Amino acid sequence: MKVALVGATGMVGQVMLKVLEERNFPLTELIPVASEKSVGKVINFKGKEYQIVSMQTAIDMKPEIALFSAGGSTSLEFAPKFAAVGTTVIDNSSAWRMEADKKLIVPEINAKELSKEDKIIANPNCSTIQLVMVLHPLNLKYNLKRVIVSTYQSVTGTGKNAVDQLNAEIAGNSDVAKVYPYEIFKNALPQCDVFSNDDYTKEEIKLMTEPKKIMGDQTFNITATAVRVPVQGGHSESVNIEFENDFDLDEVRKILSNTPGVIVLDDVKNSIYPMPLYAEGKDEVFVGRIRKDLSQPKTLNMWIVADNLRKGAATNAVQIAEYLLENKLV
Ligand code: 11C
Repeated sequence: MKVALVGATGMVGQVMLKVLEERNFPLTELIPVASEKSVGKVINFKGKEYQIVSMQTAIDMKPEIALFSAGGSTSLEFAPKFAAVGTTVIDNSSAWRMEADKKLIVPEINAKELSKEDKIIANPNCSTIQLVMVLHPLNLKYNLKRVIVSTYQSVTGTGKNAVDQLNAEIAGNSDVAKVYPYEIFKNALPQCDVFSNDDYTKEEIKLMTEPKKIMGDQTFNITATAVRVPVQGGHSESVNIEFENDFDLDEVRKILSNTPGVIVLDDVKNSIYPMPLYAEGKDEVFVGRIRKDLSQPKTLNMWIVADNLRKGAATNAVQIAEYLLENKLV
């Protein structure tokens, strides 16, 4: 099993390497790919050294799987070239997610949609993944009517330059190149990514569209506000969920506790609830502050946290690869 890792030196690429190693993914050959300036450099994986190669060299090696985390334009140009030589691409960018003929996969929810014919598979946005991991099991039982989500997103979602900006500002160094339009330290920016249609950001639009496709349910309404905060360990989400059917709080907790990949941390008497500091480096999605919305019936409030580089990106992509292998789809 030859696996190419496109974007091997980026933040998500580096976590993908870690996750592949931790999960003992059965690859026989790693093909790290990065920008021209990194070609020839060496990457260590499982105690072995691998040289970073160019995109064309990787395509010529015809890997069975290519994990892509190199941005939308790279993916648009090169994913079809890998697919043309028979490689199955699992792409972490937003380039293909909403294309009608491309699958958008969270393995716990809709991996069954995958077939051998899917040569470009989309990995959802990080804030979407942690949201649907919780929404989906509740939707099956109580039927979603409306979701209102507000996010508190880690700077790691923007990339290494954003982490550098935050750390420089913490250190009192104002010389650093600014990735955000304002300081991020001691601040909260109600803008993740650029503004798009109707004054929503692209991040908000992803949150409002991707869940419906993943869950295969267009019948509920969803609205989002995405906020960048000076945090590094993960994304947090305050979620208000109105159902068609009434629910019992204990049953909600039981459903979520029994959902693979979800951990309920909800003991307010002891101030137990999910936080990025706790979620960082973990693969699960954490949910807490589960309570009735007292302002209207059949409605819940909750707080969802996950490491956006793990389940929100690298882990989900590797889980897709594992599913393909286990089901002989590559
Ligand atoms: C953020 N969610 O935190 C973004 C990063 O479409 O995969 C990932 C963007 C994407 O800014």
